[in-house]
Amino acid sequence: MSHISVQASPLPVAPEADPYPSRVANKPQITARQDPVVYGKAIEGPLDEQALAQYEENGFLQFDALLQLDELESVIQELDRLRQDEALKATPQCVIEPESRETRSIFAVHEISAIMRGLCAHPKLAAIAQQLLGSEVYVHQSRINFKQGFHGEPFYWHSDFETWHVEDGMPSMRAVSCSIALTANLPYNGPLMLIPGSHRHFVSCVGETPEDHYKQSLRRQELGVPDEDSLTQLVRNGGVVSPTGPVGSVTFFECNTMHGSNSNITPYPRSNFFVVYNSIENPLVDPFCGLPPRPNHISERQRLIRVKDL
Ligand code: 6CS
Ligand code: FE
Repeated sequence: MSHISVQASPLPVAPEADPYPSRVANKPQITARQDPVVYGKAIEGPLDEQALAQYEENGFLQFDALLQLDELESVIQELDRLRQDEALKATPQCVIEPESRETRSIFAVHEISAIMRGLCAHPKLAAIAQQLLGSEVYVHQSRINFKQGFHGEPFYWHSDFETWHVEDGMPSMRAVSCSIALTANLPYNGPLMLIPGSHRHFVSCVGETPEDHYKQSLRRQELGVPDEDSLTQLVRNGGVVSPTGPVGSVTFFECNTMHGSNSNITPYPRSNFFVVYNSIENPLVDPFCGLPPRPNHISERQRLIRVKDL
């Protein structure tokens, strides 16, 4: 007697077991953050009390020239090599812009490039991440967002943590993104926009996560994004800041800081390398949406290599 196996649709994690429920209710909600922002102390790294207080308050720190142009020359050559690698373009690590055949992002760059791996382990970056997260760290995700001239499409407002919690199973807000400018980030070529203070609130989203959502969301995220009323409230409270700077400027932003960026209709690419440091004490668990985990090149769950061992 043949039987039809009914694939029961996976259930999201029970509400009482999920501190940050999202995409389970039919209306959005803003709740308070339940995790510390700064886990380390001023004596434990390069950031002084004032810098730590600024990060606690705003949810990001901007460094205009943390890295020097001469130490990034090989990285910029690598950026051009990777962008022009047609074979790489055909791999799942490469995300193509929704409207053109241009490369939008390349993920897990630290796994295919020794030069980019070395940048993830840069002592200045690692020391700041370890201090902010109060522990050793590993790379949860690395990517180049090319935001090419004329063809760089927007990244709509979102909290990275909302996606990493729901779709990757990141338990707590104990991760930080580090965005390194590899071309000039100008006021008009689609620089990062951040909402100061937004990291202290969790904005739940409406709409069930579809299977393989990343195949759409990494091109144009339309689900797992905050509603306009919640965004209006966050902006009313904190405004919008758009850090710009030359090659080598670096922005550290907390995993739950609301951010986005506009399209780039100028001739000047806004190509940044993003490395996401997660605390070694915050390893991924099963995704809270109940679906299978996203591929390892988007969120590391197999080999948690401390950055000092990269
Ligand atoms: O889903 C993610 O992991 C990616 N999506 C966005 C819009 N930002 C973080 C990350 O690159
Ligand atoms: Fe993001």
